[in-house]
Amino acid sequence: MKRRTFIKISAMSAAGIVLPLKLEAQEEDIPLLKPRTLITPNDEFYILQIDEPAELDEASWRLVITGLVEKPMPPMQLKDIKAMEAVETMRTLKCIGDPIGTEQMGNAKWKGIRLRDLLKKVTIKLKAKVVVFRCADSYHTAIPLADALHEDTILAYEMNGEVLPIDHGYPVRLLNPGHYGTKNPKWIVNIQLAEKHTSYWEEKGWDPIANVKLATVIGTPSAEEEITAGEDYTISGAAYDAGHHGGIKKVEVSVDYGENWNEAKIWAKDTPLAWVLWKWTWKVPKKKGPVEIYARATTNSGITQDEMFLKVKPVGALGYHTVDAKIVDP
Ligand SMILES: Nc1nc2c(c(=O)[nH]1)N[C@H]1C(S)=C(S)[C@@H](COP(=O)(O)O)O[C@H]1N2
Ligand SMILES: [Mo]
Repeated sequence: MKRRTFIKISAMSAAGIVLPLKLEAQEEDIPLLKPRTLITPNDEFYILQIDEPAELDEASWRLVITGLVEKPMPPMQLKDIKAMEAVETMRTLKCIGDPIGTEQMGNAKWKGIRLRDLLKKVTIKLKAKVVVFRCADSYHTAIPLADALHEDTILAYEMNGEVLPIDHGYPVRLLNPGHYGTKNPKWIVNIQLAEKHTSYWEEKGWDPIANVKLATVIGTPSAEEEITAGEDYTISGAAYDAGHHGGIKKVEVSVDYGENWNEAKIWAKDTPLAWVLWKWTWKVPKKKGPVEIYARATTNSGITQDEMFLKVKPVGALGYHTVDAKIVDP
């Protein structure tokens, strides 16, 4: 099943040199795999927040920039933001509190503006070191000013071609490249320049930096799944480095406790700010019994995940995702 045609654009120069392939509109849907599409549909995207979603309406919502600014900006309406230069980007979001292999991770195509274009409208005082986002649900989080000025830091108002859903932060949310969900605030109402700030989750002991850790997640099989002896079975999942190591180069799977590794096929990808999806077809042995499946990624910078395990709090989990399944009679 294909939702959209798979278009490959290869550019050929006059000299006949093939430039790197650019994969576009890469939206295969392979229902037996998990994730089954590169882009997570909005209604399947994980939702995580400290309280009920804030329900804001366009007529009364305003965005203000306060704090260490020389020249304040008049409150902005959504239409003012939409009138600014728009950018579109694919981005994976992952929760810092996500133990390895759970499903608090999703990938979407977002549309919005560069935060720095908005910050250009005020003159930031030299003392300012952080940008604090205050949200309508009372959540608040700060990011370093340098990160706020990064060209990939986006205030998004659309998700997968739809108006940003209430659950995901309507009318605007931040997309902060390389950082866990905690640094991607929703329902923003106030942006404040400050010298320092202790954010909601940092008051509870979580990492203020919140850089995403390299991770490979096995989607199929699920825990305790029964796999038929003597048949082919496709093991699949996602891997993500959030751009910290140049993107994912290769994913490998082991069905013998890490003794041998089999290279998976990366069947869908975008930029390193999006996850890659991978699959590997296993010729399941005829012998019944338990099996433990491991997966690991190697990045373009040459790092291969190792077994080292780090519990989730405070900086996000590190280690292999392993799945216990069983081989059963046909
Ligand atoms: N306003 C607000 N923004 C928030 C949160 C929140 O509680 N309130 N939770 C954060 C956390 S912990 C995560 S993982 C992401 C989840 O984004 P999603 O619900 O769109 O998947 O939102 C982040 N932004
Ligand atoms: Mo999160």
